[in-house]
Amino acid sequence: MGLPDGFLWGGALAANQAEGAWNEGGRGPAVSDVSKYRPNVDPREYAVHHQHTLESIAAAMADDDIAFFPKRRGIDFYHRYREDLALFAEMGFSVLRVSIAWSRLYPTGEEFEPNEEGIAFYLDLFTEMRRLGIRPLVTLSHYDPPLALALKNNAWVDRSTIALFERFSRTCFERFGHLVDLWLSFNEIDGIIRHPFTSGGIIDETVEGSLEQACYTALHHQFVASASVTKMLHEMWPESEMGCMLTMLTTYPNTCHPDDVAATQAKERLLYLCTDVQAGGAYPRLALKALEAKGITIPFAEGDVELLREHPVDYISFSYYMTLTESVRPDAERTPGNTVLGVKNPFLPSSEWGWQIDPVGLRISLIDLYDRYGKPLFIVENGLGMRDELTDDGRIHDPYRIDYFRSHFAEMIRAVDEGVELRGYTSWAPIDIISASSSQISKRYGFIHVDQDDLGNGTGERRRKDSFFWYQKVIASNGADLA
Ligand code: BGP
Repeated sequence: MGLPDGFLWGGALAANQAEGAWNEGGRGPAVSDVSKYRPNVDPREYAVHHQHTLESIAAAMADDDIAFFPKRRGIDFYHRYREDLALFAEMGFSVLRVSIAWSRLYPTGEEFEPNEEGIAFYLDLFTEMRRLGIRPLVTLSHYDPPLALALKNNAWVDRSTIALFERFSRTCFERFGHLVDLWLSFNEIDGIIRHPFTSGGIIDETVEGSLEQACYTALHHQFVASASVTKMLHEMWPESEMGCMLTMLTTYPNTCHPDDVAATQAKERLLYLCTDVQAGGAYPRLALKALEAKGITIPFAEGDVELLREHPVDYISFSYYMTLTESVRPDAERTPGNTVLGVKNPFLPSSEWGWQIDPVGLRISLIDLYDRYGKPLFIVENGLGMRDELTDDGRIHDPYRIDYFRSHFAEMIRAVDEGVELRGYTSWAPIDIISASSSQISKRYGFIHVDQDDLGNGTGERRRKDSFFWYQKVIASNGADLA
């Protein structure tokens, strides 16, 4: 029993939350560069992504006071990646998930030739990873479409973006395919419905007609693009694998009242729509009927149905942080989760940001996904954002983080013992990083502390937390020693 030999252990990062160097090395602006840090905001505010306007984008781009734009600086991974990779190797990582910033290779998304400085950065990053025995797992799109495409035509709402993404992906496969054999097309592809700007480059005030229709149109274009680059990858690198990724927002009925159960079933159907399409190869009839009932039509073009059917992904990945409950009662108390507001579960504790901690929910999620698709799974995000305190002797004691991971690993291993085929696990994030929803670094996830505050003050010095040594031991024992 326990995890198989060759199980991949590591951590996950995203370019827009780690690299920094937002206007260096030829990189063009991405939608993430206008995310502004808003201090002293109620955490539940962060759960619902605020949309941008042409005015707020123009103001942000005119503002070079980087203090309030944390994603522009990240944790300076662009310059410090060798040091960070050495720390990951010290923990024993066999895999590291990173993303490629589209606008570092194609600054506006429309160039015909890539920016060679961007290519050089990623070539050295992946080469160094391989030198350290760390296998890259690379996300092509992780919340950072080029801002120019958003301003031009709302990016993914326009079908022409598919061809631009194919050009970007082909470059990645040509230039990095000899170093990278695990790929992931879109981070949390379902998220575009909840945060259209972050995922799809959609500026809602410029959308004609219904925003929800625009989101499903953009999502369809991402499905087509994902299938197209899966086909491309298999033609160029037959041994390499493409995965899809879901935000696994596992939801329980708030009560056993049949109405709550039915409402939960309806919610999960729309969540599974994305993996049904990318792993199953088609839109399920019931999902299409549910969308039709909301007045939403999918803009199928000639050949889309065949492309989706003939090029499903090789594995299914997902992020897992917390679970939610669903209730039909309008007065049900709602609590923030990962970019969503769900109804509070009275049996679960919550983080300071309101995310409800549920290790058993990870086992439930693994069993559900494997039962539904029968494809290999990969946990590509899981972790706990918490405030960490530095002791006088410069240590960080984070028993709460060790408890979080210990309880989640125990349930993950139980799911594998029940027969789930799990390829690997990358924690979010192995090093303190800029939060996607709040732009805070004070919501710390790492086994490694970064000396930097929410406004960018600090030396950037990296420090090993107590959890660093605990995770190192877990990896060395392949999950057998969780003490
Ligand atoms: C997921 C994103 C990650 C990461 C994570 C943690 O939705 O894919 O990029 O941000 O959420 O959430 P946050 O950073 O908002 O605390």
